[in-house]
Amino acid sequence: MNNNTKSGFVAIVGRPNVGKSTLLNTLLKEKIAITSPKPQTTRHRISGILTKDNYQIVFVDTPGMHKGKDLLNKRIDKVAVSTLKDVDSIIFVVDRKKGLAEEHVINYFKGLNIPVYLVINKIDLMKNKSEIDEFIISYLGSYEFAGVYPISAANDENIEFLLNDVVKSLSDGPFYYPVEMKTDQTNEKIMSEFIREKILYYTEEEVPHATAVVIESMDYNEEYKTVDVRALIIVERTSQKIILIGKNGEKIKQIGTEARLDINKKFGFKAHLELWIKVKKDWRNRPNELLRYGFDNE
Ligand SMILES: Nc1nc2c(ncn2[C@@H]2O[C@H](COP(=O)(O)OP(=O)(O)O)[C@@H](O)[C@H]2O)c(=O)[nH]1
Ligand SMILES: [Mg+2]
Repeated sequence: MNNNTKSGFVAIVGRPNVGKSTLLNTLLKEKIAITSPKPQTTRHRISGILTKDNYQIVFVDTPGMHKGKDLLNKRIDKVAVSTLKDVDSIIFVVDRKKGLAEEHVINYFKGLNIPVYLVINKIDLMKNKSEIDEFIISYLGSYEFAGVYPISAANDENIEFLLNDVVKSLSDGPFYYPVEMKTDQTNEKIMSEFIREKILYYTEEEVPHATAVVIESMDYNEEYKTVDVRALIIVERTSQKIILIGKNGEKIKQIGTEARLDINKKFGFKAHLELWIKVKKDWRNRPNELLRYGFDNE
């Protein structure tokens, strides 16, 4: 490490499903945040730390900002808004869809007095350059952005332009985290998120959002040289439990297999994953339950 280091916090914000978590993983070149085609995948604030010789950026992936009805969604929105108050700059991610949600988010920027980078994601889905240009123009009147970046987070396209400018907005100062640290999430949290990602993928409608995952224990097994991970999946109704189990237990088995492979890849060990499903009526509206599953009122 040298003495001329720069560092800072950068929030990644935008409507659910625009690709914020995908962008974070691409920036870090490692999967630390789960992604899914379904909205409201990210529930917690997740930091991803990018450290180079002379700079360190702490990216903060926020849960999508939206107007949710239940207590869980209200907490999520509060996390997103409070994050903006203590960062050095903001990456505002949008995709082809533009609506009230975008205006809602832009409103939060006013009065913050920090650079906001407008990222137009998923350009691989846009037909041609003029469609991209038109889309950019539609945003220019709404706020004075520090820069506009048409990118594809999934295909790692044009990310370096964004990164170069973000680095310029860092302040001189020491690193916040050790150089080898990539995220502030605990290993248990990462594992439970990998499991939740598969649940999001393999279930529909109300099940994904009625589900929480907690790692109950993690023990090294001398005999088999495995790490035995015991995870609890909480749902709201028995019908959701039945859906998760699937015919002959096939769905839960598939979820377990895929989560285990992700865990093995990320941590470099052989996991033995045990999944338990428990019904907890209406946990999303019960403050104590929310606390137990890690949704503190931060
Ligand atoms: N075609 C395309 N899809 C993308 C791109 N970036 C993200 N996605 C997809 O968009 C969906 C939502 O992504 P995610 O990162 O979970 O969005 P978030 O809710 O904003 O964090 C996922 O299915 C991603 O694979 C992109 O550049 N191109
Ligand atoms: Mg996300």
